[in-house]
Amino acid sequence: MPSAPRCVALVGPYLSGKTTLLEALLFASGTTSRRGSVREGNSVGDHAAEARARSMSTEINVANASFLGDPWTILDCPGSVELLYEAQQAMLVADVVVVVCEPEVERAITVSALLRFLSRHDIPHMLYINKLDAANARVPKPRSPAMSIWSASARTATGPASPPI
Ligand SMILES: Nc1nc2c(ncn2[C@@H]2O[C@H](COP(=O)(O)OP(=O)(O)OP(=O)(O)O)[C@@H](O)[C@H]2O)c(=O)[nH]1
Ligand SMILES: [Mg+2]
Repeated sequence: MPSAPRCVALVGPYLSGKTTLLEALLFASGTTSRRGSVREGNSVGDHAAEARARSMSTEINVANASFLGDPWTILDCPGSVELLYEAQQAMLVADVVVVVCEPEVERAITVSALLRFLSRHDIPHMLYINKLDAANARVPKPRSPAMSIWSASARTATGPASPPI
């Protein structure tokens, strides 16, 4: 009997790369045959006219994919603070939440409110450190300032892990 789809929500600060990650997940799972780009305006997500015009997500992008035989529903949430309530609704129904963040310590604080919300509601979640292709980007070390900010917000020890891809 087929299982009910699992639900993953992609949340994170404005422009951290959630819709780009959605595009990568759809391509990697074989759901799409080509990987579109937000910058070029040909991504699966953000296809609404307003999203295209503003180059930002203006509503939740919903997509379905199958991975290792399991059906998944992916909720790619807007990062704009004006649309925070959309991300909160998605987090409350998700089986797991991926917090898409950036490695710079100045940006670490921007995920604190999301991490506190996830801890308060006991929602399983992980941080996905994006934009590591930038020239000076490094995965923050354990007990680095960025990791300390995330650990304090999540109220649990936070450390890096590299899953095999
Ligand atoms: N260099 C680099 N740029 C990225 C990466 N991921 C996303 N971007 C760029 O970051 C910008 C924002 O990407 P989006 O995927 O729209 O970000 P988002 O988090 O969905 O944005 P909102 O939903 O509006 O909060 C775009 O110009 C992307 O091309 C990455 O891994 N590396
Ligand atoms: Mg987006």
